[in-house]
Amino acid sequence: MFENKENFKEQYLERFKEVTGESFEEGSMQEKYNVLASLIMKYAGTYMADTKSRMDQDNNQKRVYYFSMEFLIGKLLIMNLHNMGIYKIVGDGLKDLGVDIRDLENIEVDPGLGHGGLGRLAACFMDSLAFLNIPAVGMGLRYRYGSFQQKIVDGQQIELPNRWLHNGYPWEIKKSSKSEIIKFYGNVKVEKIEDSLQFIHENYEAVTAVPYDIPQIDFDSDDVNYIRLWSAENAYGFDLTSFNNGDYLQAVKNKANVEAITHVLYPNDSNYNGRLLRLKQQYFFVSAGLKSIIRRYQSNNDDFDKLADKIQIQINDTHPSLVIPELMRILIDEEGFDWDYSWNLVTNVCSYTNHTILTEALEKWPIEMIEKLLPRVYLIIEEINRRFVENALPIEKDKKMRNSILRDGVVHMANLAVIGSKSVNGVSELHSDIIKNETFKELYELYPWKFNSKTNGVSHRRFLMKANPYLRELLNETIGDEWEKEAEKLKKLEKYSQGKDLSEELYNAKRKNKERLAKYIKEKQNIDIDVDSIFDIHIKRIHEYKRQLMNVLHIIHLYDKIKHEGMEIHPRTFIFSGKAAPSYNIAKKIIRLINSLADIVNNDKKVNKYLKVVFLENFSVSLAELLYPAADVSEQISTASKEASGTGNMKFMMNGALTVGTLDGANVEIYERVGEDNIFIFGLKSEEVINYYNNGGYCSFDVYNSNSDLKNAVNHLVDGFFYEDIGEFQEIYDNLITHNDTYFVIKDFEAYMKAQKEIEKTYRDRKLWFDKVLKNIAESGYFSSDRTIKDYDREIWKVKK
Ligand code: NBG
Repeated sequence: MFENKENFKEQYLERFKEVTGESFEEGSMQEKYNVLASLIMKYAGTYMADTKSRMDQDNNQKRVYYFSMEFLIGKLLIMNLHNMGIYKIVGDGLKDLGVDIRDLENIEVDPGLGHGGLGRLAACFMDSLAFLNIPAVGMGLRYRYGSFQQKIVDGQQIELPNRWLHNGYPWEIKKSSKSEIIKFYGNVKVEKIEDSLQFIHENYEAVTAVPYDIPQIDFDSDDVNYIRLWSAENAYGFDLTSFNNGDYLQAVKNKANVEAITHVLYPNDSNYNGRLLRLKQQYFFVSAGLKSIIRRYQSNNDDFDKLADKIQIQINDTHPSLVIPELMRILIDEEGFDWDYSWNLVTNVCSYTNHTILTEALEKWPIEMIEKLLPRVYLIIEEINRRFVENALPIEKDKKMRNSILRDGVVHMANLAVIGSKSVNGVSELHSDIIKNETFKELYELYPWKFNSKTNGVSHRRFLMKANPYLRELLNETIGDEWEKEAEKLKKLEKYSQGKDLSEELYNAKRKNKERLAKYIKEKQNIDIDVDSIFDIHIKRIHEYKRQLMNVLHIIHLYDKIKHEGMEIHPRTFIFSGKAAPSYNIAKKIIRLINSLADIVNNDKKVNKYLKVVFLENFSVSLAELLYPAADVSEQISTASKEASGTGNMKFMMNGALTVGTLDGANVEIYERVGEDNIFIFGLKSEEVINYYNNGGYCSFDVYNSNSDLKNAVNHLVDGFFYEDIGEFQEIYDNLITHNDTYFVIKDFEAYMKAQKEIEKTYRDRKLWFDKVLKNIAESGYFSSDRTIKDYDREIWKVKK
């Protein structure tokens, strides 16, 4: 590709002229970025084509298809350069041309095709699949506006469209010739042909699904996987008749309706149309993805017997679970197979990962809605359910009735996913136990062999090697660079440290990252941050179970002590970032609360030498890459049992932050690895929380009355402490005190305060602190998504021999 930087410069400048028709000096930064990306894509495209034909020749190798509503891929320029092994050549070449590669990265958009951990996990998985040379395709949706762009105005969240496609997106390749037709609505006609029944879907509305492929360039080899994102286009072309009749609105109405399918991620589903649109999105990409998979399979195979040996589908949460009836439909209606043969294939191809036990996320669709939108698919779901319930042995019958897919007028998608999959997994050991013993208890009793656990992981290539060059360098100097390809080799660090003290070096690397972040905060919000303060960071979706509120109450408490009792603490900077779902009012109030608190704390001369509070707007993968490396303290304080795994916890750990957390999700496994001395664990355990939910016995009002520090902090929500209208935070107060504190904030507060005191004490001893940091980094290799993907492959997909 590029032999050296001179050769790179030559190709780059040549390409620049070809594409822009201008000289390099005249070009804008946007053009410089676009041209660089297009040059890399030229090679990526070639690799992708070569990989495909190699795989086809190789007796059409088995492939994994990862179906996900979200792929939070982050910026690609620097990752791709790293993964192609040309980062240095290109960086140096650009420098010669007077361009800083970081400035080009700043121009790049961060697509934001996801909302949180589930979407970032999908992207980390694609990264690891490519690294491990497991042929894989991610199937998703190409949302025109992705997740909303969050602005904070007067302390409150405002949602704006994220126009990530505005300047074109250089990393995708449109594949119009691979488009598929997707059918909605209409009716099903049944005909008897010879001995069998034929189901004919008539009078449907057709929508064209056009794929855009984003190559996943692998680290250190020429193989390229890709993410295929489907975009909705009008199947009937332009309505020229209406247009010529002067009805311009009518002419574009159909087009607008169709394109709405891939406009936004998670349309507001608090109303019927929003829910309908979401269901449409799900079927749209499931059907398009499956059709393209089957088409490819058929071009390489004469029959379907080997389907499960060539194709493995992972269903990422319930959103794509229509894969199960849709694949049945294709096999039966389009390929002419009987039910049993088809069911056997489907249940050997599909696997389901559950990512949450929150009931709000276990999707249920009104029967009437599915029946109308997807008449044939609905018939198949009915039949799956009939066979599930009616073919039950007498001793299973009651259990099966209780777990019927069709109950109370709705279709239970999670039950469909469990029944139609060969494997069902949770995303941490604790979460997998909870789904076995609580969420899917009876389904587990029926199908114990299906259930397993796959602890999440994160791409250490992105979140350590790319995000934290200072630490990377230090690690490479200390233990060599083997860990880059085999993250578990980070363990070497521990052995090394027994002979030598690394705390100063670790401190220095951390300080540089803190400076980098402080500079960003100064630029964005004009707040001066003390880089010697403890950076205490809480970044994730804003949700009551994640308990940003508990963190806030603790800060209010510190404020009171410093202000009124002259308490002195080691300076601390509390940083928050995260989005609230647009219709989640309490979460939005919490954002406002954080910002109101920031106003008070940051402007109080007596307090602000000790405390600062910052809310950074529009949390994204790129912002996260700036935050993890700068953290001293990682806030992982969810109500035990609620956080399925968490992946931020792993990214912080890898970057040398210490966790303050509950024994929830993957925190448990971090705790087991680093040992109790190297993590700050507090609060109720999962069994205790579940026990309170099931049997009662907790009264938040009593706890509130028994602890004056807590009481003072909570009272500030409603006693005029905040400038806002005194009622602004009443609802938050009521949830804690009047509605008995569903998320146990009050209950865990005292233990949290204690853990925070311990942090303060430990941080004052630099050697002690950084020894713990070192232990965390050394143990973080287990949480590389490379390990997770190897586990999935060994136990579920079996692609690698
Ligand atoms: C999230 C969980 C996290 C988990 C990620 C990835 C959803 C529905 N679930 O705890 O809340 O780490 O999935 O598995 O976004």
